[in-house]
Amino acid sequence: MLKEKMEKALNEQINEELYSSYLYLSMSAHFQDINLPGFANWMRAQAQEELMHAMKFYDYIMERRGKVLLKQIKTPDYTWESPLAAFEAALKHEEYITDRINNLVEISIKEKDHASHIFLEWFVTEQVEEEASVDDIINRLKLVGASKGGMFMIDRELGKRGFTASSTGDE
Ligand code: OFO
Repeated sequence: MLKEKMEKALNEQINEELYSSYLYLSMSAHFQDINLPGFANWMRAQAQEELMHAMKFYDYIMERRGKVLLKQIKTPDYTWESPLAAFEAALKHEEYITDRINNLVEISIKEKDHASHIFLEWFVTEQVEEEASVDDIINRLKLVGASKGGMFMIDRELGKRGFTASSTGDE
């Protein structure tokens, strides 16, 4: 059985993950609007991945016989001044999520909830990957600057990203 404090914090994280999905879906729509289909594809896959993160928390709360409480999801931004600005916003958001995950780990330690601690380890590793992959795209965008050819190449590259449940750690 989950302790109240842990259950509340895990429920809040479902909302954060759903907001992450919303934010990236909004970025995907924006990229589609400005004719960058590869960027749109990357963000759409990211939105799906965030939905899987939310469901991992959802399933875990259920498994521990806790109560899932879904709250209102806030409205994300819908436009960014450049692809670089969007990815910088994504990195800032991921850094915020990393802090949240670390905070959840802290609670699990304080509450002596070893099962939750082990469950959260997957997210600790995932955040390292998430920040690194967004940072990599930021660096590539900085490298090409205003070059249309460079932007086209990155767009083509990001268009290759697919989404599979296994990319989230689920088989
Ligand atoms: Fe982007 O990792 Fe979940 O939120």
